[in-house]
Amino acid sequence: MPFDLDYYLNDKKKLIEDKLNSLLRNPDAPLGTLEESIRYSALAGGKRLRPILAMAACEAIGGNADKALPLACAIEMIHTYSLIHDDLPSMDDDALRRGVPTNHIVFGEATAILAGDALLTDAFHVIVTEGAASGIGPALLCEVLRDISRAAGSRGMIRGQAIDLQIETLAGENSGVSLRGVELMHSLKTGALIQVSVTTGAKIGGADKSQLAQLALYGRFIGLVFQIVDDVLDVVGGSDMGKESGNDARNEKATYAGIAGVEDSRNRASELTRSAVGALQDFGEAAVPLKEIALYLGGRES
Ligand code: GRG
Repeated sequence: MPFDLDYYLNDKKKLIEDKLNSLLRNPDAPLGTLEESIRYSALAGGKRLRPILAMAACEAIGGNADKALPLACAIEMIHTYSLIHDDLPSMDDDALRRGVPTNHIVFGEATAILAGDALLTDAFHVIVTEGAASGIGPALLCEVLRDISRAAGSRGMIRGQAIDLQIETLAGENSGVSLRGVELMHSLKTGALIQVSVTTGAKIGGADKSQLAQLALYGRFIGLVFQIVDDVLDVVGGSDMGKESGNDARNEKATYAGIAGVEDSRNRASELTRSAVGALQDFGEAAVPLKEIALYLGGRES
């Protein structure tokens, strides 16, 4: 039977959302504003790309994706925190996210900051408690804790965000920023968490060194594809972006599309998509979902 990507994505999305729903319920406290605010953003939809990648990478190695589910959800919690904080008035000052008003618009800035802080911190609690409960041994748990905290922190996502802010302050609208500079910023700001989603899933699936190296490359390529396509969509407007388009230009962001233009950006995204698919060549049928996800990311319109 031919592989049905929509079916695959929806099936995984349901598992992830059910698990997130139970992870984000605090049985010891009634539903207060903080919990409401956390659940508002974390359960507001979204593509669930990062957790799906973690599960698909686990399957590509022949592992059971259920074992990767708790850590996949923890990564989605980190991603959701980054969105809440990125939307704050002192950052991107966005009013719309995942098709609904941003967290601070609904709950106020102080609660939105706390919701983000809680999601980030609780993610590590989930990794340790739920990871152990799903049968991941202590050595591997320590290893993925190291990987994920590095990808999310000042050597990964936060560093990318800091570079982005610096570029804005120093250079203004796209002037004086090289494509290499933008790629470096993207590879940290968005790419690091996407890449670690893939490698975490692969490690839980039991990847050997060479499999891990190939999948790390795959993760790196699709991380860039994702961001370049996102930049293009911000210029041309996606059909259902769930956020305002044209934001990057308004906020004088240095973007791939802003520097290279839409056409060259699309070409670069296609080239990187081919490289991502190439990195999967030794994995056979088990990596079909990863391959189809790469092709989807390269051609997505929202
Ligand atoms: C911690 C303040 C702070 C920032 C970290 C990653 C990041 C930097 C901020 C996230 C905001 C952002 C717009 C990043 C660019 C990448 C991007 C388009 C993220 C949105 O990810 P999707 O499209 O979102 O996967 P969904 O809603 O589908 O999960």
